[in-house]
Amino acid sequence: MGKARAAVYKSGSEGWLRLMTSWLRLVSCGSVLLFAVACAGKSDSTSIVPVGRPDPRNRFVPPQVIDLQRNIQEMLSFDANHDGTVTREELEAGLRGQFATADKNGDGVLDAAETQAENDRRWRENGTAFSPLIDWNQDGVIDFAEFATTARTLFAQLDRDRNGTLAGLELRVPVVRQAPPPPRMQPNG
Ligand SMILES: [Ca+2]
Ligand SMILES: [Ca+2]
Ligand SMILES: [Ca+2]
Repeated sequence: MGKARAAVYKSGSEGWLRLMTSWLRLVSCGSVLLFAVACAGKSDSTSIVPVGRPDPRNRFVPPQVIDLQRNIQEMLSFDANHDGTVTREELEAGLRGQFATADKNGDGVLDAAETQAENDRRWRENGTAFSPLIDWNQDGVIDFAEFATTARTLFAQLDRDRNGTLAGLELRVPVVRQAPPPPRMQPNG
């Protein structure tokens, strides 16, 4: 059994949950694209709901779209020079900074207490959508590779042309087009 595979087995249910979440994210991204493409062909009678803004009519926004929006916002938080694109260098530099902040004693890894503190911070910031740190190789600490894996995976998923930069449509949240509600039946006197 390979090292990586062994780590997955040893990590137990939490590891499987993580894997499932990754796959679901992939599937979600694909679904959103299909959804956006399918909706793009609809007639002008459809209306557009900007995703993420409060919708006074309480219309349905697919959870995949909300996930995608959250992922894009997370990536945009690494746009250090505020040019609207995110390079892999910006991602790595941002992650290095975050890791250094979490590594209170500066020994290059996150021990149990530092990991707990970082997970608590993520929970406070993102609630149920937070991504917990996982000690994939079960060596008792979180190294930088383990710390960065979720964000790196997300970057790779969004970088559809694989040029090492997130830009343009890769950072565009699809709009949800929905048909107007059917006219109400008039009471007969
Ligand atoms: Ca940038
Ligand atoms: Ca440390
Ligand atoms: Ca580890």
